[in-house]
Amino acid sequence: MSQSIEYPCFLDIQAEGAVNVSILPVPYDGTSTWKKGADRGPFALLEASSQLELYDIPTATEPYRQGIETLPPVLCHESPEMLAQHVHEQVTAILEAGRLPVVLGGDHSVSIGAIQAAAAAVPTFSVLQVDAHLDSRESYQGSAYNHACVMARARELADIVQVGIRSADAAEIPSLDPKRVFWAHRILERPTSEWVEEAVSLLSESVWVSIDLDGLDPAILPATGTPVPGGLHWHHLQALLARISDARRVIGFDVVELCPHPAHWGSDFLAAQLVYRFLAEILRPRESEPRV
Ligand SMILES: [Mn+2]
Repeated sequence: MSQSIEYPCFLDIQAEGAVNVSILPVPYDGTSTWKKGADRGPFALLEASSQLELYDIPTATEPYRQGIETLPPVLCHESPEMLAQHVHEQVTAILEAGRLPVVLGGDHSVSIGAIQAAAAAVPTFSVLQVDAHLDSRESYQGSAYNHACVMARARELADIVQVGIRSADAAEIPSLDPKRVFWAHRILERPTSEWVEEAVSLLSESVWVSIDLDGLDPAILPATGTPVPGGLHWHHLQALLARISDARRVIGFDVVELCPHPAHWGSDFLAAQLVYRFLAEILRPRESEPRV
């Protein structure tokens, strides 16, 4: 993505007045291993967001009124280590401004710098990962900051909970905590409220949420670089995000691995809708009317 391309704003809205949310596009695809194109993810998501309707039905709110700004993209074509440093700096600035950071990838390696920034700002926190993959390799293809290593880096800084997992390497299994992994095939056979409650109960008061879109089933989100069948449904994810927002303090989140394809523009829209819905859950006044 060249520097001359002007990025759209989330919702096509320029923030005026108070800003509570900063969207940070990170069009980086330095480490993905199969289908390339996640660097085009942020642009596609932002472009699709202009088609969202602004009233959020489940919370009966209009989250855009809280002030959402879209920052210039982090443009880095260097190593994932350098990328992490750039993202770290940007997310730190957002947190210091008292705003909620929303990082748009890019491949999953973009989350590492964001989680490091969260760790520097909040002494004790958890990382909730939604993903098809464990992403827990200590190193991959010569880098400890590869997308396949995100959760190995995260667990050095925070407790982690992994949801939707259905793809792994044998080398990852000994290091995982089985109580903190919610395998997709188990989720699908359990009542949603039950596993959601269990997952949320394992989280600290403050939580960074890292959403790899391939955690969702490829039937509803085909445009991702490494799709794996048997994933979460839209309402599984909504139930989880709503409960986390009610029971914990979300300090920021990332949405990664949208790999746009011309035949699957619905994936771009889903990703935009996901960002807006999660913001609605985080920002809704807690004393407001019960949800619809
Ligand atoms: Mn993944």
